[in-house]
Amino acid sequence: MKCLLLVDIQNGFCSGGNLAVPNGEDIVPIVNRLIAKGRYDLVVASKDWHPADHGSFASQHPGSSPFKMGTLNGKPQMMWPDHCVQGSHDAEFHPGLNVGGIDHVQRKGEDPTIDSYSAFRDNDQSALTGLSGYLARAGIGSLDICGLATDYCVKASALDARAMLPGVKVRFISDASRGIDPTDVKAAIAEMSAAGVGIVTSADVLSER
Ligand code: VGL
Ligand code: ZN
Repeated sequence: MKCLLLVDIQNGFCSGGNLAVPNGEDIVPIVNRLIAKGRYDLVVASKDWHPADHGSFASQHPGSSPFKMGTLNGKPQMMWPDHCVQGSHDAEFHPGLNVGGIDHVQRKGEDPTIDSYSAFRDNDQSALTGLSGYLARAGIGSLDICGLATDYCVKASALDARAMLPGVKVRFISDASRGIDPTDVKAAIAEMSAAGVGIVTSADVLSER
């Protein structure tokens, strides 16, 4: 049972979005090729889904500004522009994404008091989204991961997949992902690799069987 996890391919992380990742939308045609024709048995997509007063937003912290480090509940937290607010255009999937190929959507980041980069659990690793149970019940043997942004939500999801889905082969599809900061992307790939995540390209995946 092969599963593909698409992380946060939302307007907010594409050009024109509130937290645009450089060239984020370039992954959309690549992702559409990956989900075409039943290459995967199961395709899951996460959505960053914040309430308007989410504590990761700089707007909630007087004197702060986006992309500065701040604190949330006493812990270091990057301050973000308001993004992916529940029900907004920013939170919708990119219009070019073949949403008909998605079997299950996992929302995350709904608790205003903590951020949730990973599709599996909040950043303090306490509250689960339910995705690990869903995938375990589905009986997946492999999980390929791609999306936005490599240095935040994709990395966190891949590391949690390794930690929370024992026995599942996890891979990161590099060209079907984009990151915020090039130096952080390099470090993220090294960290994923060290944690046992395979690093592949869409060409590798498309050439399989
Ligand atoms: C993300 C920062 C804040 C992501 C989400 O999807 O990588 N990054 N919220
Ligand atoms: Zn977010």
